Amino acid sequence: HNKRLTQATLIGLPTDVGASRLGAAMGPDALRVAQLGPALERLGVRVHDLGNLAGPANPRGARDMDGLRNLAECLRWNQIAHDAVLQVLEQNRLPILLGGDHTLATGSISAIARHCRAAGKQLRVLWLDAHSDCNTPASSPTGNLHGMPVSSLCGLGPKELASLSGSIPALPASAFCQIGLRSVDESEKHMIRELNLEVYDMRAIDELGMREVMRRALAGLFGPGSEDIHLHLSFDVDFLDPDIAPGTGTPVRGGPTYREAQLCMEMIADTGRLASLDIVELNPALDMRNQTAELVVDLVQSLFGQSTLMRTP
Ligand code: HAR
Ligand code: MN
Ligand code: MN
Ligand code: MN
Repeated sequence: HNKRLTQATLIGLPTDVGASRLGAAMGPDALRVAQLGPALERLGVRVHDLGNLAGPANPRGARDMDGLRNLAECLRWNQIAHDAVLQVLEQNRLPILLGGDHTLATGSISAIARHCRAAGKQLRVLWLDAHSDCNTPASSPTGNLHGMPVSSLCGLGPKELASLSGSIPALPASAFCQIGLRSVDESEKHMIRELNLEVYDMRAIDELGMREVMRRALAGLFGPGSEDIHLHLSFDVDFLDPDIAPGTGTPVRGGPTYREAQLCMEMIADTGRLASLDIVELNPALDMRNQTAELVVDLVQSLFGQSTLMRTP
C-alpha cells in the first residue's frame, strides 16, 4: 500500500464566488455531515481536518469590464487554496480540498504544480466533470470563473489566476485528462483542439466503456518509472448523473452511473499514485437529504482503496 495515502488533511474552502448559483459554499460541511473523515479513517487513512478557512463573502457582483464576475474574491480564495494546499504537501500529507466551486482548482493545482516542480515530479491531472472548464475571459458566455480553471492553469485565463503557481503556464496542457464531458461551449470545443486536451466525453464512455477509458487515462501510472508521478484528481460532483447526484449547481443529464463512477474510482486507487484531491461543486441547497454528499463519500472510499474482496489495511 502507498505510504503517502496514510496521512490526509481536509481543507474546507466554503465559497461559491466562482459560480452564479449560491450554495456550493456549504459543500465542506455537507461532506463532514456525511462522515467523510471517519470513512477514510476506517480505511487506514489518518485524517486531520483544518476546518473551514475564512475568505471574502460572495458580493454577487455583475460582470466587470473584462466580463468576469467576482474576480477579486476568486483570486483571494484561490490564494488561500494555494497556500493551504502547498503547506499540506510540504508536510508530506495528502491534501483533500473540500469546495466550494471549481475555480478553487486553480489555486490547488497551482500549488501542486509548484510542489512538483520543486520535487522533480511529473504531474498528471484527472478532471472528472460534465464540463470542460476551459473558457477564457473573452470566450465565457457567463463570466463565471468556475468555467475557466483549466485555461487559467494552461496560462490563458485571467493573468492574476494564471500566475498563482509562480510560472505561466502552471503545467502543460498535456498533463490534463478530462473524463465525463457532456456540456462543452462552442468556444471550448475550439480551445480543446487548440490545447490538444486529452478528453473522454460521454460518447467515449458509451462506446469504449469506463474500463477502457480509465485504462487509457491511467496509462503510464503503473509499474517502474511511475514512482515520480504525482496523480491529482479534480472531482467536480456534476460529473455524476444528476439522477444519483442532484446536489450540484449545473447538473447535466446523461452522466456516469453509480457503477461506472465506482469503477473509475477503483481503477484510480489501483495505481497507488493518488497524491491530492479536490471535491468541488457540491451544493447542499439543491440536494435531497444529503444524498449527493453521501454518494461522494462512498466514491471517495473506493478512491482510497475500499474494495469488496481485498482487506483494508
Ligand atoms: N461552460 C459554462 C460556463 O463557462 C458552464 C460552466 C459550468 N462549470 C461548472 N464547473 N459547473 O464545471 O459558464
Ligand atoms: Mn511530496
Ligand atoms: Mn468543473
Ligand atoms: Mn462541472
